[in-house]
Formats: sequence, structure tokens, C-alpha cells
Amino acid sequence: MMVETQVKNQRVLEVYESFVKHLKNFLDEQQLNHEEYSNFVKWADRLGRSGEVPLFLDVFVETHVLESKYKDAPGTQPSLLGPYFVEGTQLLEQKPFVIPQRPDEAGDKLIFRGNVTSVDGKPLANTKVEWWQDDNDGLYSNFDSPAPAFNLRGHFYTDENGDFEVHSIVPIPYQIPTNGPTGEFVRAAGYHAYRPAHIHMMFIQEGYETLITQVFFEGDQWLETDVAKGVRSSLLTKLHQVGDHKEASLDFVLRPL
Ligand code: MBD
Ligand code: FE
Repeated sequence: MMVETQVKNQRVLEVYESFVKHLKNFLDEQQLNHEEYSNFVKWADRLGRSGEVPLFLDVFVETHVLESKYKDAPGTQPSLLGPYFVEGTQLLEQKPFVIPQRPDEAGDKLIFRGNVTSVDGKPLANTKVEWWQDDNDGLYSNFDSPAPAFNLRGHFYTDENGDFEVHSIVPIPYQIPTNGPTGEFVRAAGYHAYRPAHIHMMFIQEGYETLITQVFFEGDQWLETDVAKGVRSSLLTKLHQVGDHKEASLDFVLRPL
């Protein structure tokens, strides 16, 4: 008897069937034996139980998702959202915007200046900017960090010229956790576990595609071999020593919807 079926979500079917088509090509090429398949199932089970699925996918898959969709797009290239964005950050209103930090926050002080425009050059005033980064121990607040919740996280709005100025600290290279199934894979593959130092930023403006991206620093030793492959040339800035602190800047360009 034919079972009545109804496609609930055409996109799910389309994506799944395309995935299987390419999976078959991959298997024809690799000829996995049953031991390899079983090892994969056990590792994937450990990955799920460890809570590292978002970490693993954001490190090893997200960049390919973005590259396929955005590599030829005008405007600033997106980069990885990663596993460490949280909603509910503090709104910063007093200028210059000082990112919430401990009174004795370790690290080089940073003044970062940015500007937000549309692809046609129009300044985008009142753009919401979310900012998050690691601290001088390479940790993100709210995730296995002794720092107060929401440390080195905040959001603010660009001024009438699309400009903003943030006072924070310079992030350091980030080592992804190595003690779980993700680290197991990194070691097995012979990769290192580092990402170059980066600041996460998200730009939200009515009528424009939300830009989720990261800023990187010239000269960082991990730029070419970022374990998560998140670096794009247009996302690089240069740190300048100015008196007792460092300064950097970058312009961001949003695409109309
Ligand atoms: C990070 O800090 C990050 O930005 C990504 C993409 C993955 C893991 C950790
Ligand atoms: Fe990060």
C-alpha cells in the first residue's frame, strides 16, 4: 500500500538529497571500510555528548558555508559567527564606547575606529554593532571563563557619519579546546589548534544584510593557518603603537537587501 506522504519542507528534501548525491561521490573516492565507519560513529557520538558540536562545525564547516555564498559578493566579507556569540549584551551609550571589562583587565589597551557605509558609499548612521572578543588568557566570557558574564562584550550604534570608536584590549590568538573530541580530531589530522587574534563584530541595519564578521591583525603568526580558515584579506587591519596604547581601524561596507 502506498503510504500517504506530504513534503513538509521542500528545502529539507532538496538539501538532503543533494548531500547524499555528493556523499556518494565522496564514498566512491574514499572506499571507507567498516572499521573507519564505526570509528566515525563513535567519535560523532562522543562529539555530541561533549557539547562540542557547535565548536566543531563552526571551526571546520562554517567557513565553507560562507565562502560558497559570499566569495564574490560586494561589500565587506562575512566571517565566522563561531560558537561564542551571546544575546543580551550591554548597550553602550557614553562616548567613546568602553567595552565592559574588569578594572584590572590584562592586555594591551586598544582604541579601534570603524566606519560603516553602504556599497554605494552612503554612511550608515545608527547601525547596531555587536562586539565580542577573547581576553588576555584567550578566553571568552560566558564560556568556561572566570571573568564576569558579558566581559569584553557589548553593543552600540554608529554616529551620524557611520563612525564609531571603541576602547577595549587587543585580543590574543585563540586556541580551540583540545581536551575533547574536537581536539582528538585536530591531533589525528596533525593540525594546530590556533586561530589568529580576532575581534568579532556584527552589523545590523534595516534594509541591509546583517554582516557577521571578524577583524584580524597584520603580522599575526596564525593568519595563514587559522584552524577555522576565517581570515579574509579585507578583514585585516594594522595595529599602531600610540603612546601607551595600540590603535587600529577598519571600514565596513553593508549590502542592501
Ligand atoms: C572561535 O573564537 C571562533 O571565532 C570560531 C569561529 C570557532 C571557535 C572559536
Ligand atoms: Fe572567536
